[in-house]
Amino acid sequence: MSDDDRSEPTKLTRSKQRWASEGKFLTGATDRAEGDRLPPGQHLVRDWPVLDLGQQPDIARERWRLTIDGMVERPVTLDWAGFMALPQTAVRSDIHCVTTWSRYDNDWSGVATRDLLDHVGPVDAAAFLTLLGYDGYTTNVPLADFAAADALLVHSWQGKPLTREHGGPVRLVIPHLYFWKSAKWISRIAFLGADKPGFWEVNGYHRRGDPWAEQRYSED
Ligand SMILES: Nc1nc2c(c(=O)[nH]1)N[C@H]1C(S)=C(S)[C@@H](COP(=O)(O)O)O[C@H]1N2
Ligand SMILES: [Mo]
Repeated sequence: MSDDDRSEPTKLTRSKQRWASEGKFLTGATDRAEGDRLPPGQHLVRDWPVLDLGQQPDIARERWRLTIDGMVERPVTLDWAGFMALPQTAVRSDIHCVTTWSRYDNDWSGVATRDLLDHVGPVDAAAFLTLLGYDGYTTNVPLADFAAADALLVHSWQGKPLTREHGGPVRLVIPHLYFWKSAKWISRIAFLGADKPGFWEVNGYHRRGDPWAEQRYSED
């Protein structure tokens, strides 16, 4: 590495500067007033309900792999060590489930989706993602929502490893969308040029799922 290289911003810093200057990915999370914290039609719960397709795959950390492919410059399959070697981030956020419960102040830790994006380099034409779980679940999200500053691939909740019932070893958390977008037991992230409805979206759920706009069901 030359002195010139060292004095340059890191690749991550560069892409953050690029995102900021282009206003790219800024349509996702927004700052909200405290009075606007609970989305319309939601009620607060203290426990954390479990919802899935009735099958909770048992994936040990040693066996877990995450494949990231499609419209990216550097497709990759990460194992546990590779995932944990990425920058680690902690975020406190709220959960909003389309079945009307919300749960405040969840302390997550894992890898920020922005750091993952920097690792794989989406091509310019990439605009949507399909997220897949080890249980066969699929869901779709716009790249701009996936890239929200508080979206994480999490391995821990309240300081403890994420349990199997909640999607451990690793699940996605996108706090500003309904929780069905947050794939549990995540196994693959595919970058696409066009939107492709996932499991619930094919069954009538909204393509985007913004809780503050009550995007519960699709209109078409
Ligand atoms: N792999 C996978 N991810 C999933 C689901 C699923 O069935 N399989 N269900 C979704 C739905 S509908 C909800 S509400 C949340 C529930 O997460 P929880 O069980 O941790 O509360 O996970 C989402 N992610
Ligand atoms: Mo759900």
